[in-house]
Amino acid sequence: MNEPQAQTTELLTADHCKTSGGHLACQGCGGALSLRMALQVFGKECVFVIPACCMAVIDGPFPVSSLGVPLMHIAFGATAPTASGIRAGFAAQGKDEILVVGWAGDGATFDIGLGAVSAAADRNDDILYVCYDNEAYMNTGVQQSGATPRAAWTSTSPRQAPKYAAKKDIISIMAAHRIPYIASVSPSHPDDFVRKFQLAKKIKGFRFIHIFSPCPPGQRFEERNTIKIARKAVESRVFPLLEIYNGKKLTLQDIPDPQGLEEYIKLQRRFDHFSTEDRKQFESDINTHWHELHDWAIQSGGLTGENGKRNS
Ligand SMILES: Cc1ncc(C[n+]2csc(CCOP(=O)(O)OP(=O)(O)O)c2C)c(N)n1
Ligand SMILES: [Mg+2]
Repeated sequence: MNEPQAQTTELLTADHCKTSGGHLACQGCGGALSLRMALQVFGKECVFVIPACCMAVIDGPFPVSSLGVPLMHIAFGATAPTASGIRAGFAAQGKDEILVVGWAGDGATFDIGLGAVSAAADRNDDILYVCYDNEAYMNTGVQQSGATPRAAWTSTSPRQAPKYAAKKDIISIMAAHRIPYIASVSPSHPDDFVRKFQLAKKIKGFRFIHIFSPCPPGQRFEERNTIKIARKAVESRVFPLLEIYNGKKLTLQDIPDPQGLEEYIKLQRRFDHFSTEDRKQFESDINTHWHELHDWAIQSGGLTGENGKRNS
């Protein structure tokens, strides 16, 4: 593993936004780790909106919130309009420098709040919307969401009744809104993560960041494997690292020689029941998505990096 860039190390060990009273995440929570990293990029001048999800538990109840910045808990599907309203309130007061962040799970984003996310994107509201994606409704007992991969185990898609469709392509859905900035990040690639959050903080208009967020209890793996799984997801093309500007130019971190898919599957018991056919279909879903992005990146002159290791 390469050493992280000095700037990332400095930023992630800085004093500001250290969690005050600890947080309530499960061990190995990729979402909590990502939240901490993002908070350190944002600094104190930001307001969070968090809907019903694991993070609404993790951040801790008032008055001992672990975020260290103002935070509003909101109903499941209402993250984007609430963030838009807060931003409009600040704008009316001339407080343009305050960043308003919606931080929601995949259930809230891919499914239940999708219409509201779409409307805010359509208005190009000046907010940063972040979806931490653990590929199911984890907080309520691991129910299938639009982000769940085809045939993966959840409590509502057991082996006997597998999920029919591939993971919903949220990146393309958001790209179709032609918003100024979209990025995908993984906590296994902190330099890339920090750079994209820094950029998203500066850009005006609707920005969308998609975080790959491993979940030990829900995806059924050992806590110590969170970063390993996140890294394998990138290196095997399961989770492409990309940026899209104005719905047009796509930059993709290239993975010419994908590796680790077998181990990625093996490490997570949600895939234990996979038949040869399931395994093939899973790989085919990943490749279909990858090649669509890859073609687009080539067309828009945005193929970068090599084999997902550049930002280790
Ligand atoms: C309208 C509505 N439906 C259902 C719920 C129950 N609920 C609360 S959190 C949650 C799961 C959230 O899933 P996701 O957004 O993926 O976040 P995660 O829990 O995985 O972090 C559900 C179903 C609710 N609070 N409101
Ligand atoms: Mg989820």
